This record gives sequence, C-alpha cells and structure tokens, in this order.
Amino acid sequence: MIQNWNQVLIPYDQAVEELKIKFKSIRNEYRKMDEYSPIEFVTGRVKKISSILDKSKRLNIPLDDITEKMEDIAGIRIMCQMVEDIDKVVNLIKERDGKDLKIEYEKDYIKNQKESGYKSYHIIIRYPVHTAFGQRDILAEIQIRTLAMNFWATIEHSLNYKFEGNMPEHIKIKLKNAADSASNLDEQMSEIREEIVEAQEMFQVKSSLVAEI
Ligand code: 0O2
Repeated sequence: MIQNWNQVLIPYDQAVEELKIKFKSIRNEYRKMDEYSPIEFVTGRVKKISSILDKSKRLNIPLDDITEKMEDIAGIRIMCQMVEDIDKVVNLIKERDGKDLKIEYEKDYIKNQKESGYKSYHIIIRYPVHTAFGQRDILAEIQIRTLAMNFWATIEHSLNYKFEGNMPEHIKIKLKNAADSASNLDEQMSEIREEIVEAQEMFQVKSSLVAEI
C-alpha cells in the first residue's frame, strides 16, 4: 500500500520539469535559427493525487500497481500550429528512442478519433529520472495536438468535469459538431501551410533584427 504519495510523486515532478525544458529547448532552437518551429508551446503536469485515486477506481487498478499501470501520472502536452507539425514532433521523439527516453507504445487518436470527438497523438514513454536515491524509470504520457484540437479538448474536459462524466446529450452533440469545426479549421490552415510558414519565418527574422538594434 502506498503510504506517502508526496514521496512517490517526486520523480514524476522531476520528469515533467526535465521533459518540459527539453521540448521548449527544441522550440527555442528553431526560433533562434529563424526557422518555423513545429512546436508552438509545451505544458506539463503531474496528476493530482485525487485524480490518481479516481482513475485507479474507474479503471480498477490496484493501488500497488499504479506506478506501472497508470501511464499518465506524468503528462506532457505539446501544441503544434498545424496537423503536419504533429508528424514532425512524433519523429523528433522517435529519434530519441533508446537515448534519453524509451517509447513504450503510441495511440493515434487523430486517425482514430474518439467517440467524444477527441483528437490527439499520444506517446507513452519510459523516462529515467536520477533521484537522490538512485535511478527511477517512470512512465509518462506525451500528448501532441494542434492548437484547434487543444482548444476543443480543454473545453470538453472542463464540461466533463462539470457534469461528472454524465454530459447531457444536446451538449455532446454540440461538442461533436465543434470537433468537426476544429478539424475543418485545421484542414483549411493546412491548405495555406506554405504561406503561413514563410510569413512566420519572415516575421521571426524581422523581430530578431529589431532585438539586435
Ligand atoms: P487528465 O485530467 O487529462 O489527466 P481513459 O480514456 O482515461 O479511460 P487511458 O487508458 O488513460 O483511458 O488513456 P487515454 O484514452 O489515452 O486517455 C489519457 C488522457 O488523454 C486523458 O487523461 C485525457 O487527458 C486525454 N483524453 C482522452 N480521451 C479524452 C476525451 O475524450 N476528451 C478529453 N478532453 N481528453 C481526453 P485523463 O486521466 O482522462 O484526464
């Protein structure tokens, strides 16, 4: 039985902080080189103890098995401007497989959109954390999605919380329509992708010139 949750979660905190720095560094590198970055922004969190306990009940995970069976105690979210950027980010992560992280498996909710309308690409990794008491290899979930997918998921998540999982049918339908609109927005942006990339690279050069003056 887990006695001290705060202690159990220490390596998860560290993993989230390290992974956030690593992915933000990639974004900063692109920007410093005046290149379009496939990463727009990065967030991360360690699941709250109450959410861990709720999820373990919902998925019937014994408390002793949580660290091996609950894959998203440490969660990293990478937001991209456009759908094509998601593949680039997935490849960037795959290039690191066996180096500073190990890919366990992937879930493609973009090709296989969830019933709710949810879209996102998930990669479950094993990540080594060097703690004061030795190495701990923890599981973490990286979610990669567009800004439009993220907007939808954030709203849907809060509504789900409000209705405690029992979302009224008319709201479910509205959300399904909104998910279609978000996909439509992503498609339209992809159609003018080259212009967007070019414009942003020009803008980057201009702002770095201003910064130098
Ligand atoms: P939180 O608050 O984000 O931590 P599950 O769907 O939870 O039964 P599992 O096996 O954990 O199943 O995997 P899955 O489906 O990959 O979901 C993991 C996480 O993906 C979720 O974590 C959400 O962050 C996100 N997600 C999955 N499905 C949906 C969805 O329909 N809507 C939204 N908004 N997010 C979703 P948690 O633990 O649910 O929540």
